[in-house]
Amino acid sequence: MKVRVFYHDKCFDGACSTALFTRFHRECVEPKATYSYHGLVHRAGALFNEADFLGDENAIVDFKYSASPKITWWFDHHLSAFLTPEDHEDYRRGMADGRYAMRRFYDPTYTSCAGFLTHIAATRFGFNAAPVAELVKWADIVDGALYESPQSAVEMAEPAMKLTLIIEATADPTLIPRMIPLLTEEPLAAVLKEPFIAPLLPPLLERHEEGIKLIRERAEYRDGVIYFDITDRQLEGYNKFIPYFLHPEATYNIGLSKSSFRTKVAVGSNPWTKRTPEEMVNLATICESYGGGGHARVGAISFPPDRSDEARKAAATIVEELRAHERGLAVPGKGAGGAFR
Ligand SMILES: [Mn+2]
Repeated sequence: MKVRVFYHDKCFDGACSTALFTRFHRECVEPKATYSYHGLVHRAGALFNEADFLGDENAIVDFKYSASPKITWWFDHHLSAFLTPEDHEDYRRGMADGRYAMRRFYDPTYTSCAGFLTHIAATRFGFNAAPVAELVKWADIVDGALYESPQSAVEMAEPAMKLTLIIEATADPTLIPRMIPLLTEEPLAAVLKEPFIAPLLPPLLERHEEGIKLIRERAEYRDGVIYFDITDRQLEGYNKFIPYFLHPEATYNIGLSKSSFRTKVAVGSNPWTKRTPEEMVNLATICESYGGGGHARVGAISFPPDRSDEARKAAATIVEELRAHERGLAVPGKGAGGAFR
């Protein structure tokens, strides 16, 4: 039996989910199956090419729903799992009439798809999850950004975080498919030492260090808000926890950066803040008023690359708005009534 697994590409949880699916399928469904791995990315327009669903069985993990009857297995945990209402309706109908029972699984309350898939495999198919506990733990931490401190999010001490750095940065389409079979068979520290993986790390750690240095130079911290502008430098995909690592007392961070296709205003809040939810500003609302979007705690606005001035103006306005809001609040942890400064 040939099994094709389609997964969220350049994502630690996507790679872990694929490895876990393989181990589960081999142990609980078909011991003689062979597996091939195909990464998928979010983009405008069609996400799938139906002609690729060529396996005797085809699985999608940690990625959007496909109503194709050629899909045998589906596991996902994203809130936005269904691209269209028709897809959602197909899923509901298939679950109601039993066609998709024990084959298509969805639960957006799970932190990682790896954790969800392992839970289903163990409780519904008798999969032994004990040997993969380390992998599931790290998929939860990385996908849910559940780091205990800004230090642990930025120091990159753990093998899982180093592998994430490699997975997110790779431009080699064969790398993750070669890494996947190892993830459930070796400790993550051993995967990192593989000869085809180990040499990729030092240049990425160096770039990460440069990111810390650059943001340290540029960050202006005042009244609970960090602001930095790195539009004159090519630094794509900097670690988003760096600003809070440098200024742990900050509540918000606004970062202006530029790539070939956009100037981006990133508007975030400190995941380790001592502020109560009631004291926080809804960042999605702010970003939406400039044509951007996001969640309550983190959002972004994209401008065309030739409209950096507009982006800078928007960023400055947001920074002032958030600083004024912070000045109006009590110092966190010092009780109500105390002036911020
Ligand atoms: Mn995921």
